[in-house]
Amino acid sequence: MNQTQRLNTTITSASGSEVNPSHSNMTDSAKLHQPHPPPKGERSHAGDFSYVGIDAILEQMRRKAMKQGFELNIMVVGQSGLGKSTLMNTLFKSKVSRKSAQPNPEEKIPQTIEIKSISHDIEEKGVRMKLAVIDTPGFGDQINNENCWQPIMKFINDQYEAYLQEEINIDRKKRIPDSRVHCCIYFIPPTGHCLRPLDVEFMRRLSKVVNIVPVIAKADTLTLEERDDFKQTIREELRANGIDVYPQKEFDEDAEDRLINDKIREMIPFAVVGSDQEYQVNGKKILGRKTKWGTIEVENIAHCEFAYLRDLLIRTHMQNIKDITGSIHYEMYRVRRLNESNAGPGLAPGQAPTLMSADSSSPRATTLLQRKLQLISFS
Ligand SMILES: Nc1nc2c(ncn2[C@@H]2O[C@H](COP(=O)(O)OP(=O)(O)O)[C@@H](O)[C@H]2O)c(=O)[nH]1
Ligand SMILES: [Mg+2]
Repeated sequence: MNQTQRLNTTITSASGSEVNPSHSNMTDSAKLHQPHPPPKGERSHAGDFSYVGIDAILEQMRRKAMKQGFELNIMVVGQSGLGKSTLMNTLFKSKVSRKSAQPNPEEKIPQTIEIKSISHDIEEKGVRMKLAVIDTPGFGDQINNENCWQPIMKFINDQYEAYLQEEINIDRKKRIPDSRVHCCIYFIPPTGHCLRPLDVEFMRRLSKVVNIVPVIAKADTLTLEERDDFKQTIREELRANGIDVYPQKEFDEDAEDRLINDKIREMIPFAVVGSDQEYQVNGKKILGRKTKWGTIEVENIAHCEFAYLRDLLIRTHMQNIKDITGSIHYEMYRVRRLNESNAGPGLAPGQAPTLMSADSSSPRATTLLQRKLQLISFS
């Protein structure tokens, strides 16, 4: 585990439910008089001259993280009608955001005709989070679906490019706006048979540039047995095709990580059901799908695996998903892109056209990039 990762892991736990409300409610004057309050339950170190106070960094980081808030950009991909928009509505309406400000409960993600990002601000226990959902129009809706992964790949690379351009700016912003796709949820139709060539092609290509989390859409249309068999088949097919979905085995940091992630890998793809309708069941309000036979509760793990997906994205792996985006996927893009620039302006555009955004593919922009890089390496 390198240092940055170690630091980031700590921020994750700070964003979790163990937020100590006594600090967030502290008045400014109280904060001034208590620069390093001992964490709850710990003894004060006054008079203990051997105590350096390194552990207080956690509190400093927690405060900084609380101030900055958290951002997560999730993309949803799959054929029209598989329930992408509904599932994202479910995510916003589920327990993640139930207590948060919902300006209009009837507000829905509209029918998607172009790649579109919608963001929601969520606040829980004083921790702010900006959750952006990038909804894509029906992927694979055409008769000929060859290369239909390209616009999505381009969108992802364009976000990396925008980040790179900000990063290499001489007077760059203190905090670079991050529109990079941290995670792509891929919706597999609930056929119960096997992956289609289109699914394999998409995940094979995209898993190299973004974290892919595959899900079986509309899992309520499968029996429990069919669901388990289908999950198993998909896992085998992913393995056979060398598709490494999130959480990737090679990025496990230690034995503890491996243990947790192995459990997730055994469950993937999550069989999900989405709904933005609330029903009353046993006196409790639940999100569900009402059928003639009963109500499917989307957040009930006995009914479907939506809760596992939500927990992975938000509660347990959010920081790791972002770390892998930054340190693996974006880094690969950055290195490739800068290598191209170093190889000379004439070479770059022809070599990897998909990596280029419109304005940076011109020789002028590339020279500019080189010059900026030289400046950075000298500073
Ligand atoms: N049976 C079932 N229907 C669903 C589920 N999720 C969404 N739907 C329905 O499928 C239709 C298409 O959903 P939508 O979210 O617009 O799909 P999108 O085109 O992928 O965004 C709507 O009528 C939804 O109510 C699900 O999990 N199970
Ligand atoms: Mg939609």
